Amino acid sequence: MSSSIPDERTLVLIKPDAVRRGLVGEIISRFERKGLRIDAMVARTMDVALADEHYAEHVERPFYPPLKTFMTSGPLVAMVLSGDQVIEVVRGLIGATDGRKAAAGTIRGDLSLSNRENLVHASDSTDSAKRELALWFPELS
Ligand code: FUP
Repeated sequence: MSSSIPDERTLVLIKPDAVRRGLVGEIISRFERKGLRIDAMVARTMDVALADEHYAEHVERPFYPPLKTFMTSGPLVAMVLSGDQVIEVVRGLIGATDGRKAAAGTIRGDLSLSNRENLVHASDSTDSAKRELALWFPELS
């Protein structure tokens, strides 16, 4: 049945640790198997200016300097995913922030043992999705 409400979109970053570990295919395949659509995808390296904007809410936190070093340390894969309630669905698929505590069955729970190098970023609300999509994929807005 078709709906007049368009599917949501979210921003996903497959982080430099996932690229280095050869987990890009594994992670994308989990999103595909869930039934989500890939609307855009690009490999790029985050520069410091983009990191400061992307993590604007965290720049004053003590964990931000090492986070910035990590996030700018090599190429990542930025993607736009869409689907029914995609923001919440993707947050569920990636799991809790700390890979040591994330539930088994989630990407972080299965594949990460770190609170920083946790493989994936995904927008956590409609407001953050809107902001992050405009930052990473301005041509789509
Ligand atoms: P999440 O939304 O799950 O990615 O988590 P947050 O927005 O709380 O944090 C963003 C990123 O900061 C995390 F993915 C990893 C990093 N982080 C740390 O390095 N140390 C911390 O104590 C918390 C977060």
